[in-house]
Amino acid sequence: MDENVARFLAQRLGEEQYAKLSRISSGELYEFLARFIKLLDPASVFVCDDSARDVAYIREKALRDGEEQPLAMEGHTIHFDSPLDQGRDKEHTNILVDPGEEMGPQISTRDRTEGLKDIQEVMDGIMRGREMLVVFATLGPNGSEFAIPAVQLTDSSYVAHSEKLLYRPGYEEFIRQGEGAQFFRFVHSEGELTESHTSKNIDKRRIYIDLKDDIVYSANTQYAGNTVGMKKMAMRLAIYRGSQQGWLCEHMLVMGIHGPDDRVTYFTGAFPSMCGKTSTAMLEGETIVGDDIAYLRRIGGVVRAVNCEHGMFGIILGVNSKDDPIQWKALHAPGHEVIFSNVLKTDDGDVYWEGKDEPVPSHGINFQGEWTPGTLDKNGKPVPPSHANARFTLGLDMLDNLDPNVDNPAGVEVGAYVYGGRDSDTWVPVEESLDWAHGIVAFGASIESETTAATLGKAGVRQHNPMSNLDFLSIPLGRYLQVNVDFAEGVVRAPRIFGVNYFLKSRDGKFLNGKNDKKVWYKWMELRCHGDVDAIRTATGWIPLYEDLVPLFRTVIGREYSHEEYDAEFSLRIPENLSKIDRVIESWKNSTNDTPAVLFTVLEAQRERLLQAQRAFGDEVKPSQWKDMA
Ligand code: SPV
Ligand code: MN
Repeated sequence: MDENVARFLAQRLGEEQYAKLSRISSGELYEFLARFIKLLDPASVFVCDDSARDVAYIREKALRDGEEQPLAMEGHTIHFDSPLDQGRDKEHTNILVDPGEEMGPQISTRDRTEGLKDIQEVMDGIMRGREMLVVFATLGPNGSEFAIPAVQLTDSSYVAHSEKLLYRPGYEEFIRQGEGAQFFRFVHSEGELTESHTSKNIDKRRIYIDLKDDIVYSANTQYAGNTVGMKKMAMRLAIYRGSQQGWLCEHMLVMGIHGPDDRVTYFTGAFPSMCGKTSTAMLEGETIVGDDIAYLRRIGGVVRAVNCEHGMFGIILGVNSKDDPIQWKALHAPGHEVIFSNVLKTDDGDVYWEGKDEPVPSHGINFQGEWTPGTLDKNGKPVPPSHANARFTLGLDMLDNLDPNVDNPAGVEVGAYVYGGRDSDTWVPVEESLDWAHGIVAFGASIESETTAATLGKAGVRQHNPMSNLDFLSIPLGRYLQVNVDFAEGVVRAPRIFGVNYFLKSRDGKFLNGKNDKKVWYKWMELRCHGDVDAIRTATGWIPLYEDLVPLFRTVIGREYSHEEYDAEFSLRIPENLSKIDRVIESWKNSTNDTPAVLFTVLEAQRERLLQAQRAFGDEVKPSQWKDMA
């Protein structure tokens, strides 16, 4: 250890904080800290260990600083982000690249030297007069081969508090790993604040990802998707590291689907924001491992997964007591910590969000300020009581449906991948891929979805989002697809791959499925994983038999499922599927120049099958007609 660095830190941290740091023996950590204390120049530094006392310090500081306000219910707080800071800022999120390093047009990059210079300027002295918080976390279960230690420097007590709720404690893990720790580093400053404690200099918002140094910089923003390093920032570092070490970081939920005779089959699922990912992870009767980010490794001939997080930063829009009983209970449990963000704070210290099954309050405070029904913004548009991307932050331990394997250091064996988007007219509600590569390409690499309020910009535009991971890629898109296709190599029991669509509409624009129907689809997929049910081979995949769905509808959601419904939902729409192939191929051609050949092979073969079916049966093929093709 460099003596000068140690002396500098001892002096800047003071005795008590330095004592905590000095239990960790990582020269790299000391150098990292010293370098950024010099640059950011905080008035003081707080090193947060894993103790309840230090966690309480962070929480109380958030209240003291005004970054969070207490609510009437014990343990509950509310945080607001600037009206201009309500989602991930894709435009100002850049991967830093060296000259000649190509990421392709889909990944927003910046020259590394330029970016580092820019961030040095933006961050120079940015913490002057403020306290720097040092938070340690472990991504993945402690003591597991999946686990990656991570450290966050931030001047936002809200960010630090969120991390304490969302991640496993990492201080002891840093001590355990010592000099060997290959840790991720996050440097964040919310910058100057407005009177309402929100980031003021949004025009200087920057998020730079430096893969070579395992550092992510984030400045002049508070929205968690831009600031909580262990979340979407760490994804970029993990995708890059995983691609070099032969494992994957996917934008996937992980859950246990409960089959017959106490059998549990673990599923991972990738869905773009606001496409039912959380509601899937929270399906009644099943168990949750994670709702957002999974690490996947090939171990002993199978694919195993962990949730690298331990909490939920969930969309609150529409959460209600009837459809989401577990979330509802977690959000109403006195004494348990919840941070609400960008919902309406009512005059009696409660919260209201759109879709909460309570009358709309007549007055409150939201992300825009004072709110009453009919409040208009500067452009004369009605201000909703809560933002569409308003969220809740809580620890997974609060959930009644937590899977017992959530902290299993070996992870869970993945029986199936599920890919879904927001698609009104093309995919059937559920189907299984013809094989591994077909599943990765025709489902994962072909996900399309309407844009949502989780990112800044216009909502409602159909966007291609391979594996729902496009926003988080740190390797070229083509290579990312290849890595996913190759992942089954050497695996003896590969996960089955399914495509789902919760948003299919009839020709006259009505949703064909109720919110609960997906419960049936998952039970069917679970049976498929074990070869317990047959399926019909169509041009796009294997679809369920009507006879298998009827008893599932009856036992799982207690309703009769008619043949008319089945035909309407599972008839294959040929022109729509052909157009989708055109769009997806076009998008891949425009997205990257390293598209692996397998993408074209798989989709062209699918096109041929669709055309053949169209010649035989016309534009729409009923499930029963496929039998005639076999
Ligand atoms: C998502 O948008 O995919 C989220 C929320 O999970 S954020 O943290 O903003 O990425
Ligand atoms: Mn996400």
